[in-house]
Amino acid sequence: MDSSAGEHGMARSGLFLLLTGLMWRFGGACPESCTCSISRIVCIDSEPGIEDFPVLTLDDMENITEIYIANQNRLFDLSDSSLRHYINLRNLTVTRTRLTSISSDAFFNNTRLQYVNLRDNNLSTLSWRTFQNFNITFPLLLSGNPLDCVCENLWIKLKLQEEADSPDLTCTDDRGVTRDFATLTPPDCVVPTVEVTPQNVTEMEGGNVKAVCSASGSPAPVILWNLDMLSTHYEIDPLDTESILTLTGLSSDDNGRKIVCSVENMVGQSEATLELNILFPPAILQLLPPERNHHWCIPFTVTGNPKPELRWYHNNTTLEEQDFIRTIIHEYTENEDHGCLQLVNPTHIHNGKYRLVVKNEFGQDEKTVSAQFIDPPYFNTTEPEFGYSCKCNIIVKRTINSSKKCIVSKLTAVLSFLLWASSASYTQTLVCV
Ligand SMILES: *[C@@H]1O[C@H](CO)[C@@H](O)[C@H](O)[C@H]1NC(C)=O
Ligand SMILES: *[C@@H]1O[C@H](CO)[C@@H](O)[C@H](O)[C@H]1NC(C)=O
Ligand SMILES: *[C@@H]1O[C@H](CO)[C@@H](O)[C@H](O)[C@H]1NC(C)=O
Ligand SMILES: *[C@@H]1O[C@H](CO)[C@@H](O)[C@H](O)[C@H]1NC(C)=O
Ligand SMILES: *[C@@H]1O[C@H](CO)[C@@H](O)[C@H](O)[C@H]1NC(C)=O
Ligand SMILES: *[C@@H]1O[C@H](CO)[C@@H](O)[C@H](O)[C@H]1NC(C)=O
Ligand SMILES: *[C@@H]1O[C@H](CO)[C@@H](O)[C@H](O)[C@H]1NC(C)=O
Ligand SMILES: *[C@@H]1O[C@H](CO)[C@@H](O)[C@H](O)[C@H]1NC(C)=O
Ligand SMILES: *[C@@H]1O[C@H](CO)[C@@H](O)[C@H](O)[C@H]1NC(C)=O
Ligand SMILES: CC(=O)N[C@H]1CO[C@H](CO)[C@@H](O)[C@@H]1O
Repeated sequence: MDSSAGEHGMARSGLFLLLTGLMWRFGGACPESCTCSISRIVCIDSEPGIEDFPVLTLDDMENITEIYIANQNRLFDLSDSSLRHYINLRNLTVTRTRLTSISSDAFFNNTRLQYVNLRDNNLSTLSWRTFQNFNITFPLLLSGNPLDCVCENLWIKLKLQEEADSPDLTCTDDRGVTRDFATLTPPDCVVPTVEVTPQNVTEMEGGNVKAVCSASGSPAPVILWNLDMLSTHYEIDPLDTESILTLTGLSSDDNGRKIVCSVENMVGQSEATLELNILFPPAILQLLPPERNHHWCIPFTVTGNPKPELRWYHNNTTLEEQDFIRTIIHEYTENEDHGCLQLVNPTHIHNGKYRLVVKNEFGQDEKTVSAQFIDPPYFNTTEPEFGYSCKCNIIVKRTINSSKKCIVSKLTAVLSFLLWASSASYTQTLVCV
C-alpha cells in the first residue's frame, strides 16, 4: 500500500469511516498488517494492526475462502457487517486478539463456514444465535477465553455433549472460580420446548381455526408465530406461557400451509407447526387454446381440495382417453395442478370444442376452449371443375387444376385430407396421379 496514505491514515480516520461503506465500489486495498491473495487473507502483524476486518473490492471479498487473524490488539468485536460480503468464507481463525463480543448476526451471510477457531480471545459470553444459520459440525474452538459460567453460555455445554471428542473447556463462576464446562448448571436455565395443538386441522374454506402454541423453558421463552404469506385473517392472543392463534374465514390459498410457532430464550430455540388442510370446491383457473410443443397440448390449471376428478368432452361427447389423447399433469403444487390434454398428431377431425369438467365432493367447474389443429383442405366449391382434376403426389403437394396449389405440410395431412373427404358430404371423385 501507498506509505503516505498510511502516515496520515489516523488523522483521516473520520473520513475513512465515512468512506468505508463506499470503498468497495472504488476498490479496497489489503491493510498493511495483512497479506491478501485471491482466496486467503492473513493478518498476523500487530503493528500497525487492524481494528476491523479488511474491506476489499466486492469481487475480491466474495472469492475469499479463508481468513486468519492473530496478534491484533485493537480488534474488539465482530459486528453484523464485518464478514457480510465474505459469502464464500469456509475457514475463519481469530486468535490472540482482544475480541470481546460477536454480534448474533455476524455470520448471517457466511453459510459455507466449516471451521471457526476463536481460541485465546477475550470472549466472556457467546450467544447460540451467532451460529443458528448453519450447522456447526466443526468442534467449537473456544478455549483460552474467559467464558463466564452463566446461563447464556449453557448452549456451549449442550453442544459439547453432542460431540464425541469434546475439547476441555472451562468457565469462571461469579466467585472467580474456574470450573469445567461440563459441570455448568446455572439456575433457572432450561432449553425451551414447544407444542402446538392441534398440529393438523382439516376445515372447510371460510371456516375458523383456533390453535394454541405452548412453551416451557427458563427464562420464559418468547413465543412467535410465523404468519408471513398467510392470506387468512388472523389474531394472536399472547398469554404468559402460550399464544393463541385464531384464524377466521380460511382462505383456500392457505391450503397445505405449515404455520410455524417458534420459541426461544437465551439457552436455545425450538419450533412446532400447525398444518392447514382446507377443503374447497374445484375451479379451472386456466384453459388455453392448443399449443404445439413436441405434441399438441391444450394447457390447463385446476385447483380444488380434495384434488378434483377431470373429464373432457369433445363437441359435446365424452372424450375417451387413450394413448394419443390423454391428460398429463406435469406440475403438482400444493394447490394447483398444471397439465395438458395431450394430442399426438391430431387431424382436423379433432378440431372443435373441448370442454373440461372438474369435480370433487364440494362442487364442480367447467370451461370450454376451441381447437383448430389443422385447417381443412381448401376447396373452392364454386369452381365448376373442382374435383374433376386433382393431382396429388406422395410428397405432400396437391394441385387442383395445376394452377391452384394447395400445399399441406405433412404426409399425415394428405391422409387427413382423405379422411375429411370420405367423412364429409363431398362426393366428387378424387383423382390422384
Ligand atoms: C473470483 O473467482 C471467479 C471464479 O471462481 C473468477 O472468475 C474471478 O476472476 C475471481 N475474481 C478475482 C478478483 O480473482
Ligand atoms: C448478505 O449479503 C448480501 C449480498 O452480498 C447483502 O445484500 C446483505 O445485506 C447481506 N446480509 C447481511 C445480514 O449482511
Ligand atoms: C480449513 O480448515 C480445515 C481444518 O483445519 C483444513 O483441513 C482445511 O484444509 C482448511 N481449508 C481451507 C480452504 O483452508
Ligand atoms: C476483556 O473484556 C472485558 C469486558 O468483558 C474488559 O473489561 C477487559 O478489559 C477486556 N480485556 C482485554 C485484555 O481486552
Ligand atoms: C445440517 O446437518 C444435517 C445433518 O448433519 C444435514 O442433513 C443438513 O442438510 C445440514 N443442513 C445444512 C444447511 O447444511
Ligand atoms: C394432516 O392431515 C392431512 C389430511 O388429513 C394428511 O394428509 C397429513 O399427512 C397430516 N399431516 C400430519 C403432519 O399429520
Ligand atoms: C354443447 O352443450 C352445451 C351445454 O352443455 C350447449 O350449450 C351447446 O349448445 C352444445 N353444443 C352443441 C354443438 O351441441
Ligand atoms: C367437431 O366439430 C368441429 C367443428 O365444428 C369439426 O371440424 C370436427 O370435425 C368435429 N369433430 C368430431 C369428431 O365431431
Ligand atoms: C372461387 O372460385 C370462383 C370462381 O372461380 C371465384 O370467383 C371466387 O373468388 C373463388 N373464391 C375463393 C374464396 O377463392
Ligand atoms: C381456373 C382454371 O384454371 N380452370 C381450368 C381448370 O382446368 C380446365 C381443363 O382441365 C380448364 O379448362 C380451366 O380453365
